[in-house]
This record gives sequence, structure tokens and C-alpha cells, in this order.
Amino acid sequence: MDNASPTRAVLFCTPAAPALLPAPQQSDDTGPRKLKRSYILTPLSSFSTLSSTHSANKTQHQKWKQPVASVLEIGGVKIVKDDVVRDDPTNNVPDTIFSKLGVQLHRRAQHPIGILKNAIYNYFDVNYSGKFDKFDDLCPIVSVKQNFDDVLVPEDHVSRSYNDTYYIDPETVLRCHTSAHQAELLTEGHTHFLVTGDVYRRDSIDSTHYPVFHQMEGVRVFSPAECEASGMDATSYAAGDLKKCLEGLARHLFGAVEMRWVDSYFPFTNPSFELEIYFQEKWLEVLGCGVMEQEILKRTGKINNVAWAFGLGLERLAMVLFEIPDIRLFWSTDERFTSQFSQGQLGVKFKPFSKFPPCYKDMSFWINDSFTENNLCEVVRGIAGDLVEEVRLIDNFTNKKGMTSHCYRIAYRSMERSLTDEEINQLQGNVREVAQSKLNVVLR
Ligand code: FA5
Ligand code: MG
Repeated sequence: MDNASPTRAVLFCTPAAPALLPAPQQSDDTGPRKLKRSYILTPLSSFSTLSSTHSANKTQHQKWKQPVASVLEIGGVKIVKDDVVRDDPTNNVPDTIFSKLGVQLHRRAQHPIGILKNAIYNYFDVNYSGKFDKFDDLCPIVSVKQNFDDVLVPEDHVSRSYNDTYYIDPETVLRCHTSAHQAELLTEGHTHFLVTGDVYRRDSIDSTHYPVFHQMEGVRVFSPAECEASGMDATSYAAGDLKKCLEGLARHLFGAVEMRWVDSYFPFTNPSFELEIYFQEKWLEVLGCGVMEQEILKRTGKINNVAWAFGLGLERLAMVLFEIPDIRLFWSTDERFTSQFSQGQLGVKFKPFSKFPPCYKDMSFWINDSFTENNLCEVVRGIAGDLVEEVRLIDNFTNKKGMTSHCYRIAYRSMERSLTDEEINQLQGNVREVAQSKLNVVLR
């Protein structure tokens, strides 16, 4: 999964091996942050009550929130809010996340995510003469089996924890990747397909991470005859074809751009790779991919085949393509953002309409064994919504008594207006209060 996320990095990432570029520099996603965490594997009670009582949006900042309907329909499935957001220890879906269900930015032809999706579809249509079946309306509520078991994610894998994934109940989650649909589509007999959808993760907060984002999954199954005709070993053939396909896609989208392949690890592919693009002076991970594990093919009735699969991070690609500096902007309904993009237009570069200064607030506290950064981020998002730009650990020490202190720097910034001191102090006050009461940390 995304190795930028400290929670997932430990299991999903192996050291970098550059292919397209020499002299790898450390990517933003592979820094020391990945080592600093311990994980809780038990359910946390829902933060939904936090977000409703302390939300900044409840006061004067309605603009930042999409309206929350209580019944939605996605792909013909009716979704009732009370079934998704419940005050129950096995449910950790907050209101703020429910409000994103059904928005489907990827199905809006004028939105950067929709424009990008269509450009990728176009690449596949042209290069594979319409062979790839496309799905972009599959329901994001999936079973634990679909999301994890079917793609061979081990029972004790960190991504299954309540700290990383939004659970509706112990058997049902908001999909954390579009790979959740691989097995069902293979079983239905599809051999070339693209699945686009919104995915959900409890994650850190910064300009390239958001708890809801969009992925596009691609799968291509080769017949035994195709592999034989290549004269190569089947896995090398599929891996070579995969890289060629994705490098072609990158050229189609970006023309010349600095990129590099990095060896990686996913439970569902072997070998596995990630592609990084140089953006805003850092290496940005934009996709994961690899040769599908035989076991997945076997279980779906394909015994003599080889396949490749990839999962693209659409926001990350769109940030590079349109020069969008902050991932929160994708959710902006401000006309100064939305009016800059039109259907089919790939060459547009986003013009920042204003740059308001960030306001930083530090917060130090003694942690306990169950403290996690994702839980803190969930508290901060529940209170400040999209007014929070970044939550960063800036100091960490353990005293002689074995007590560990963390200091987090929270950056507040609206992309649309100036925030008043009073407003920020109130947000920070709420964050401190709720961190203390819900996370049981001891403020210093
Ligand atoms: C996966 O989700 C795999 N399912 C991808 C895959 C599919 C691998 C098929 C092999 C075969 P990962 O967690 O790395 O991998 O996420 C894929 C991409 O999603 C990342 O490269 C990144 O571009 C994007 N991404 C991950 N987390 C976030 C986030 N919080 N916000 C925005 N984009 C994200
Ligand atoms: Mg990754």
C-alpha cells in the first residue's frame, strides 16, 4: 500500500532499486517516519460523535463541507447513513467520511479527477483497441473478504487494523483500495479491466495524503499462448509488459517527466514495483503494481495464466499533471478552483487564486500504549475539517521513567480565506480537549 503512510510502510515497502533514473534520492514516502510507529489492532470507538459536536464546519464555515445526505445511492445500491455511521465500538466511520460517499469526483467530466480518468481510458482505448472493460460505479462498501482475503492480505497485516481502515462492522469496510474488486471481476470472466473508485484510509495529514482519494485498478490476464509466443519466462514477460504499459501511460499524460521505478512489496503481486515522479522537489509515489500472485488467478479459475495488475493514485497523478499543490483542493467547491478545469483539457496548469499564510500550533503530550498518529489525525480532522493542512511530529523523547512525549505541529490554513486568530485558537483548544478526553494523552 502507500508507503508514504507510516502505518503501512513497514510491511509494504522494500528498499529502492532505481531503473529509469540513476542515483536515487530518498522519496518523501520512504523517510524515517515509517519506523516510528506501533499499532493497535483492537477496535476504537467511533469518532463520529466528535466530529458532530466539535466540527468547525458547524459554526461559520459551511463552505468547506459537502452536504451530508442521509440516504445515498451508489451503483444502484441504497446506502442509509445510520447503517454506515454507528455509535458502536466496531464502527469507526465518522460523519466527515460518510459525507464523501457518493460524491464520486471521478465521474465528473469537468473535475481534474474525472478529466484524468478519461485521459487514461483514452490511452487504453487507443493502445488496446477498446479491449479493457471499465467500471467506475462499484460500491465502495465491501466485505473484509473482498478487501483483504481475496487478495491474500495476511490475517495479521497492519492494513486490516481499525487504526488504518474504516470499518462499518467487523465484516464490512470502506474499501481501502480498488484491488478489492480484482477477484470478483476475474471470477466473472473479465481478463482486461480498469476499475476507478473512491477509496478510504485512516492516514496521516499532509499535502499529498487525504482519507478519501481515488484509485484506478488495471488488470491484464495473458493466455498461455501469448506467454509461449514471447519465448520468455512468463513472469518476466508480464513484468516487462506492465512496465512498458505504465511508462507509455506516463508519457501520454506528462510528456517528459522525471520518474523512477522502485522495488516494492504487496501481498497480491510478485514481483512488485512502485513508480515515483519528481514533484515539488520530492519523489512522489504515484502507483503500485506487479505480477499477480498465481494463487489469486487459481482461485478465480485461471490455472495456466499469468497476469499483471496496477493501482494508480489519481490525486497524486492529477497533482503532477495540473500542478495542484495541495490534495484538499480536489474537494473544493470554490468556483475559483472548479472553473479552471474543463472536460478533455489536459494541458491546464492550476493558477493559485490566493495564498493565505499558514498558522502553526504546537501541542506536546505524554502518550500511552494505545496512542497512534492516525487517531490523532482523525481527531484533528473531525474538529478542523479541511482547515488542517498538516500534522507533523516534530519532537519525540522518552524520559528516565519510561514515559514518552510527542510534540506535534499542526498547520492550519484555508485555501479560500484568511483565518482569524480567534478561530484558530478555538480549533486548537478543541483539539487539545478532545485529544485529552478521547485519546487519554496527558497534555504538557
Ligand atoms: C495499493 O493500494 C495497491 N492496491 C496498489 C496495487 C494494485 C499494487 C495492484 C499492485 C497491484 P498503495 O497503498 O501504494 O497500493 O496505493 C496506491 C497509490 O495510491 C499510491 O501509490 C498513491 O499514489 C495513492 N495513495 C495512497 N495513499 C494515499 C492517500 N492517503 N492520499 C492520496 N493518495 C494516496
Ligand atoms: Mg504504496
